[in-house]
Amino acid sequence: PAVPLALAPIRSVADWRDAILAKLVYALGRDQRTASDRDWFEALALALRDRVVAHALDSDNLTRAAGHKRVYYLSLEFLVGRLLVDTLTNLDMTGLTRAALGELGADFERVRAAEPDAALGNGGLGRLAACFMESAASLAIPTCGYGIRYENGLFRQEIRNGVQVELPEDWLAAGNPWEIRRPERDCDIGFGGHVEQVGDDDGATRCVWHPAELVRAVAHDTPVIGWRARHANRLRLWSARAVAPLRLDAFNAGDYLGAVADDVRARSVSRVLYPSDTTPAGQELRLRQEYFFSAASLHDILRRHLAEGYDLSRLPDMAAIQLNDTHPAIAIAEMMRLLVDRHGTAWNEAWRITCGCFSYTNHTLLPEALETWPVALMERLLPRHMQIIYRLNADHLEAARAKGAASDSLQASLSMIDETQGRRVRMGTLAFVGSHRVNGVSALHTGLMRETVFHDLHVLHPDRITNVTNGITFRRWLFEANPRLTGLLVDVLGDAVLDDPSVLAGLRGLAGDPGLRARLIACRRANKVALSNLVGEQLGIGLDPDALFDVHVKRLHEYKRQLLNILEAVSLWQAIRARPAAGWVPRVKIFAGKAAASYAQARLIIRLINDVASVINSDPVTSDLLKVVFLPNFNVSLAEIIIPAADLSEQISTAGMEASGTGNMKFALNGALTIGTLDGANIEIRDHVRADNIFIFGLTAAEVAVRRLDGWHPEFSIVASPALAGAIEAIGRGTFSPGEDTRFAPIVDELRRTDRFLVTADFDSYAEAQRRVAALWRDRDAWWRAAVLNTAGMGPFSSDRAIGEYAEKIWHVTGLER
Ligand code: 26Y
Repeated sequence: PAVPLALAPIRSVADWRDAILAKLVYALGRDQRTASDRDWFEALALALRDRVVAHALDSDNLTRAAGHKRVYYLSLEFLVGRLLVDTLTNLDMTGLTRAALGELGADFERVRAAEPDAALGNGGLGRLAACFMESAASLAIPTCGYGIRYENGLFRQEIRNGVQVELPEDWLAAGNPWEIRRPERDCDIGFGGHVEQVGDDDGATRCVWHPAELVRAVAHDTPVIGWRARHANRLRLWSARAVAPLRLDAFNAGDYLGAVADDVRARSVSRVLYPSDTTPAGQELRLRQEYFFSAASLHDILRRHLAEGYDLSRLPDMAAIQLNDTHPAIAIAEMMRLLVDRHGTAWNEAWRITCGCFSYTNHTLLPEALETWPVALMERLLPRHMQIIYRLNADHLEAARAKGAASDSLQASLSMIDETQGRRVRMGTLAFVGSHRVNGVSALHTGLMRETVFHDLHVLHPDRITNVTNGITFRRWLFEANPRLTGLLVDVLGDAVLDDPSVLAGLRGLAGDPGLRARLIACRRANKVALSNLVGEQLGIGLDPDALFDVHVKRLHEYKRQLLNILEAVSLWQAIRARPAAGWVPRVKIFAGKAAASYAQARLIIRLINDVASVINSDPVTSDLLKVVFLPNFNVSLAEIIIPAADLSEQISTAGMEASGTGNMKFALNGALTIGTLDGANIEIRDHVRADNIFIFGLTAAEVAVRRLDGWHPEFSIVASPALAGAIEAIGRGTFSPGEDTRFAPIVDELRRTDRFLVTADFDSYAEAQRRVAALWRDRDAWWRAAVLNTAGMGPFSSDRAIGEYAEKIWHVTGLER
């Protein structure tokens, strides 16, 4: 029987104060009078962890007792950010904690800021995984997230003289109070070596793999509590170390480095998030990371299943395994290996079990992001898996032939092995074939999956691809990031809005209400003052909180077209200088985002934004009308400050290239209006906020495809647009790089010669949309009406809705009933 373990709720400030103080003294050994903000953070986190862990154990017991199916979310990235306020919100202990810390002489806001961001992800895909973990807990769906406990997460970005500098982010330096070591869950993961053939055919019978090397996977659990503490799950992150970390004989002989060399090598597997994949060594390390965490996680899943007394044939009834992109796709071959080689399952039965458990989410169709691994590397690192993939591929191609896909070209396109550029394993094909469902992340993206990259596979398996449009957790992105707006929504719509996102639609009837509008304006202004203060402190730039805050924050990538935005800013600056008294709307253009260290063009765009900012910001003619700001080190915590202060949200990717976007949802939820292309989830956002309340411009995905087929000549667009020509010309002649007019030549050349992302094609349409933005801004009533209708329409973009769809259509699992 399930044992209820949850601690009794804290009833008084004094009780909670004493619980925190006890942690400070007895767990940390600190004195109240000299405790730092970090000490208080740690004491508070430990006191909270007690409560969350009790919930997690309780949830686990209930799950086991009910024989309830579990979800396993395998992701190489979890971009969690801070956990303190998230935990307090979901336990409803924020007010109590403010009071308790106050009595202890600590300041809540400073304690909150003492927590480092867990930046175990790059961007959208990693943040989606974090939102999904929170929603799964909120819906009481028993879920375990599996990933890597990177010692150094995403780099810290500094801007020096306009240039991005990457520094290691040492988020674990002072320890991590949220996590709990689970030594009994550790396991050893093999690499290399050879395969002993036990059966006599082509890999479909039992084999024994003798790895040349073992790396120990060390388990760390972080409990994840759901909204109103309904349920708690865990995030299990693996770190790597050697099985025998110290060679004592070598150490005693004075070879201190040699004594730990194995350990250093093993630990490199969990050292950093995505090492550069531009060198062969870096590539191999990433494949090692992928196999390391996939294998450790599958080992853990099968162990739990067997320990609970189930037969392996029942695995698909008890476990849904979601692959977050192809990064963990090797888990499909590993599952086959464990079933066939270790547990003696017959090949076809093993395949039934595997396909029944796995499903795969695709997050991008960009060719450079579709993973393939050289066959030679796979054979060396994972010889048994390569055999299994060959055999799976033979079965898959045979089945395709039987369905009529027999031509050489079809067979080549369907194959798991790409023969066109050396022999490489297509991880997307492996993931597709080994999954019962494959999903895209917005309606447009899912359609493009069916039409382009996965077309032939889709014809073979027409029911497999399905759409689940992304979502965001409203707890973090509304309640925590924007308490002012949340308070207002509760006043107007009642407490129900906290539990049911569809209640937001009730705002539609109030869109013209002057009282509501006045309160919204006050709330936005306060958020803008807070952001202005931050910009003042960090950059010494004074912002006018009454200007239009026009915000473009996300990873730096050419397809996301920060370049289009900065070109328009240059052209606007030129126009204002030409006619300073023409009644311009004062604007602040805010940028933030990191570029991959090896991505030269993206780094150069960061430099251009910073160089343009320094020239524009020091121009006395335009200084009241236009400012450009690049905030360094964009991360989850900075996003929580920037987004609630935005008036305008820039979502301007080349149509067909942004799979979904999730930043677009965060802004619109907080009442910013979107300027965007018909790309990713922007299309669905338009449908829900209604076309009058969003600024759509530019080529559609279909038109982009036609332009590309027809051959694309940017010079025609440049000649046709004096504004665009003027902006490019200014950059090219060194206006923003005095004394070095070639600094931005790679950008100018790209625009004039190839323009792969159709910046010039969309420029005029974008500039025209920006004029519509300015016109609406002048009509204060109309602007705020549109803002209300944005928030009102965003209910469907809750990650609770997304997780509900996964649960129903893909995982076949429900929430746990109490
Ligand atoms: C394999 C390696 C090069 C790689 C590493 C990270 C490839 C892709 C990624 C990350 C991709 C990513 O973050 N994609 C984004 O996923 C979001 C969540 O679905 C989408 O909203 C967003 O449009 C998409 O770019």
